[in-house]
Amino acid sequence: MKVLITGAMGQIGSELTMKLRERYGNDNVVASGLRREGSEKVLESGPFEIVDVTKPQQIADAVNKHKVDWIIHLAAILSAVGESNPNLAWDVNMGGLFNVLEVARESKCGVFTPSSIAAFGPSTPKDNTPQDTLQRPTTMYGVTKVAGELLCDYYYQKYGVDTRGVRFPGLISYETLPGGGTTDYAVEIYYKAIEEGKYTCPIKDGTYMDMMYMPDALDAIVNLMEADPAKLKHRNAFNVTAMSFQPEDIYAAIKKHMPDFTMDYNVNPVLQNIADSWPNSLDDSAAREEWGWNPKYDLDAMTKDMLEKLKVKLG
Ligand code: NAD
Ligand code: AKB
Repeated sequence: MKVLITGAMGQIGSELTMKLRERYGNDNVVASGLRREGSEKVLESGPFEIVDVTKPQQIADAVNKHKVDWIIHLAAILSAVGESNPNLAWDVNMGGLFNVLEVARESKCGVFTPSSIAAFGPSTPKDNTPQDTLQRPTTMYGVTKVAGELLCDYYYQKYGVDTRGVRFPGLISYETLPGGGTTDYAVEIYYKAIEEGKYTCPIKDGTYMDMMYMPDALDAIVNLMEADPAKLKHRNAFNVTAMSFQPEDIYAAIKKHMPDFTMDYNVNPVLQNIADSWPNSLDDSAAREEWGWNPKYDLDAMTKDMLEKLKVKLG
């Protein structure tokens, strides 16, 4: 199995690259990004190529040079940055995905690419959001995510490209900071708890969003990529979730370990507007039934591990 990862220096890619190198061998996992900078571990442990996904020839050159079987396409502009620069979000998210799918069609590779809870909108049922439901998002990021799901299904149905994806919720991790999303507060709060003992939350209490700890997210990618295609009724993209919480819940979970920790609010209207348009909680039963999705971390288990790991990292 030879894999090319686009956007490999981001929050997911920097950890996924290392996990896949352990699983498939260092030389079989090619990391790529806009520049040769970021995680030292990624740069030192295996091949790296400069690939700007808006430039189709750079994707094709990397795929042909390394005889790639699967492209894991992670390069993207996330929700908050996307709202401040919608043109860039469209160019990178739609143009990049189209280029990746075209190269995959020509070179006969599979494509895994994540969608997001952002693919839903205010008219979607908010609680226990079904796998197949209304998707009318109100952010440019969300628009590109729904269109991306449809485009991936199109390439599967029309050209037989093996496309697969999940709708990730907010991902929480300690290795690489998130790239400018609405759920970033749920990472930042752990850093601030350790660095300053206090946190000012940009999201209103009472705002529920789905979340997941990075080890579960990496398992989701590997398990779906390796799933028996005959069992997949859906492809792009599966609802997956591990927990749903509001700011007060994550604050209380941290406070169990750090009794002096305090939190106040300074709500960011742009982020709040996006968060209000997303589901409170997803129904991920299709992923459980079709490829055995089963997350390991809830809020308390994640909080314990995040605080332990960050205390070591931040000294
Ligand atoms: P990230 O922002 O951390 O990383 C994205 C990477 O893409 C960055 O390293 C950036 O430099 C790179 N990039 C930007 N423009 C590029 C271009 N033109 N060519 C090549 N690289 C480019 O994002 P992430 O959190 O790792 O997300 C990866 C994927 O997962 C995205 O599709 C995102 O929408 C999706 N997702 C992430 C989350 C989350 O909470 N992290 C949740 C849902 C879905
Ligand atoms: C964001 O907040 O933009 C991402 C996501 C949920 O897609 N974390």
